Amino acid sequence: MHPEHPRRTRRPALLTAGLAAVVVVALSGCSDVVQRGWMPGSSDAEITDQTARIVSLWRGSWIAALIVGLITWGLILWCVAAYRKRKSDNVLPVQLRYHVPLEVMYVILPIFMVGVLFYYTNRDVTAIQDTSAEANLHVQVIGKQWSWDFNYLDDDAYETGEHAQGVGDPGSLEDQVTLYLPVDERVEFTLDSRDVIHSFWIPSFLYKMDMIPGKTNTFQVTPTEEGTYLGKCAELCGEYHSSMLFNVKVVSREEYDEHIQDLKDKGQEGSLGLEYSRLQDLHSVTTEEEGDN
Ligand SMILES: [Cu+2]
Repeated sequence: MHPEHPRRTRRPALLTAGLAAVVVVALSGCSDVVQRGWMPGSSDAEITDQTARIVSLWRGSWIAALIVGLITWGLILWCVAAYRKRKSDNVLPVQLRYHVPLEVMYVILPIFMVGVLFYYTNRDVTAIQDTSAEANLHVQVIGKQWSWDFNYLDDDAYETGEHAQGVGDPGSLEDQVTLYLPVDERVEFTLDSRDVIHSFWIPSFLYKMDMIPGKTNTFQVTPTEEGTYLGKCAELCGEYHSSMLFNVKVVSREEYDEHIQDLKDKGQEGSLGLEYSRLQDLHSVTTEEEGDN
């Protein structure tokens, strides 16, 4: 004897509405940190002109994923409860059934969900990667195992970092090279690498971009909040990758100009090219040694 069909009820619709309400209430009661989706940075101010957009995309994607997740988990639990084995069941239920509308639904619905996520991601990534605006400042960043060089192209000065290579030295931040940026000015970064693939990442800016040998990547951003931020390499690039760190100081225009003057006073005028490759040095050392033998 087959079990009777369970009574058709409005339970799934009610369940969905209830779960959505829980998500909304939970989020509205949350602190700023939670509303920012635990993203790095500050909840008092936007650190760049792009952080609000990125947080909004991140938060929207999580809410969408949670709603889909809750509906899915809810339906699974509902099926387990509604179609559980009853005492009077002593034969297997029908094992194969076709329900064309249901099958059409579960093809169309995921396509729709991916479409929505794609639309918003594409909209925001296009805006973030737009480099058509005129930048106030051009900075070339060069990644190298395991530090950074910054060429301030408009100001004809450079900063060069040196990696602390002591064994077991995790690399202390105070010793790291510092990138200065004037606040509220649009900076265009050009990213290059001398050796292997690195990734230029300032977590508080909520953005990173790969630095690929032989290929120059570009992006623009306007830091909008003065402060000191951490920067790091986000692409595993060898033994000391984890200590390939730098500081970022977003300062007033005056402070920035002072820093550029300091660099020039130290003799760091001009810019460092891609020719100073550690790999080339290693190569020439090896060749010399071979020549000695
Ligand atoms: Cu690296």
